[in-house]
Amino acid sequence: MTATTASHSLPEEPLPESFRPEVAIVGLGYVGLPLAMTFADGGATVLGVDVDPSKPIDVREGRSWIEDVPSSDVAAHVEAGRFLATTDVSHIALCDAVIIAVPTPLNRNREPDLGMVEAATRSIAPYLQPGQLVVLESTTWPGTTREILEPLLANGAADGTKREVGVDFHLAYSPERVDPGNATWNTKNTPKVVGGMTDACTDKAVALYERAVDSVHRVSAPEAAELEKLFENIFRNVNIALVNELAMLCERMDIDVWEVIDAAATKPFGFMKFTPGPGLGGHCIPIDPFYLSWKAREYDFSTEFIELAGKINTNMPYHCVRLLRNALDAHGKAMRGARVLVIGVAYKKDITDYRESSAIKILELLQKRGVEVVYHDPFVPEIQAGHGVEPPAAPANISVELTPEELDRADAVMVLTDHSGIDWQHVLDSSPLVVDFRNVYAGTPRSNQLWKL
Ligand code: SAJ
Repeated sequence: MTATTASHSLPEEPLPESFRPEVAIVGLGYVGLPLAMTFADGGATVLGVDVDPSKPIDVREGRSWIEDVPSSDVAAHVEAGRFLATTDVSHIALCDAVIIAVPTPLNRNREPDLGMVEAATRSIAPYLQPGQLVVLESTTWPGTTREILEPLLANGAADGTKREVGVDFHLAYSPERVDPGNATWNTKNTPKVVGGMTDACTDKAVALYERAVDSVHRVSAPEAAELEKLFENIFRNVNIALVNELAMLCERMDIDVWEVIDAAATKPFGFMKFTPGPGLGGHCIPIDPFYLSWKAREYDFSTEFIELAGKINTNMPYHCVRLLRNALDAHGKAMRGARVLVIGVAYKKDITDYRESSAIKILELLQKRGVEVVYHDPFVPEIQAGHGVEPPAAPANISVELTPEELDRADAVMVLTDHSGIDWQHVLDSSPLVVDFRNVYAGTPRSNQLWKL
């Protein structure tokens, strides 16, 4: 048994009497842990709160579970008495502010699932202290802070007394803008938008974040902050759909879409480059827009752009399978019985995350069409179930080595994620047929051996 597993069964160590946290962060995931480090870097004493009993142990032992957070940072802040974690939510009573950063997935009907936000809010309500500030960071529909969190906190006092927001406690919304793996933009240097239920709430939230991040942008209400976050990601989703639609048109017109986009990108103003691909992956871009379209229906409003973009982006895996079929056909091969090597299952380059990845959908579609699929992804040794992922049937759920034999055995290679560390020329030299969906062969013209989106 590993040390961590062994200590799972041990009762959680009590917080030291000397530990006086100022900020509690509920949810220590890819948002919460970097946020805790950023506040601790700013000199605040931070208490992490999580339902996972291994988190308090990992923290005490100076271990990070988030790729962007070095364990040495965790260890240093624990050593300095600036960071500990607990599963006991009652300790938030010690803090001046509580930040909630728990997941907001979509349910099977693609509707917002605020279950974890509500559970976190209910859990802290009995321990809320006079004057304390609560901030929600989880991505959600406009109105969540006012319609869901405010009533739970106002009516959640242990003694049943009603609390008034802006007087007895403060409440605000500030969207997370964490981009996992981004070496340039991090929690500290990415501007933070903040909107409170009252001006006093906004003032408190601005003062809180100014202790940790470089710049804070205040808006007049939580709804403006909730909506701007969705708008940021809908902007990406819609523009990616636009270039995906352009790619499908260019195929019919026999025009190289990559050449067209590169040419458009020479315009130094009024244009922003997006690139087509096998579809949309990740836990933000494909999901966030549906928080708005769901809420908009309450106002008898149909968000046409979001629906259309969703249709186009959702169709891309099917378009890629059709393109592969045409390429195999040009080589006298049928889909059924063909062996196809997929390179890259992570939803974008140089990360390990394959949640909502189009590549997983493509593997499923290929297996349904009788294709013998194998995949290689240096960042994903095994595709495991969870987070809505259905792994392909074994042994296709295990990454294979990119050997000359593996490449030669394949009737076709599909490039679905443009990881940096792959020798793409070696792949092209060793494979009878490559279908490139990420323009890794930008300098090489299309041919019967090299097909492109
Ligand atoms: N994609 C395309 N074409 C593009 C850009 C992306 O097909 O031109 C695909 C990617 O391959 C991926 C999906 O879209 O499958 C999402 O890619 P992304 O680059 O948007 O990366 P994410 O999902 O990690 O988005 C995050 C978001 N961050 C937050 O929500 C806090 C997003 O707001 C950021 O703009 C984005 O990172 C970023 O810029 O890296």
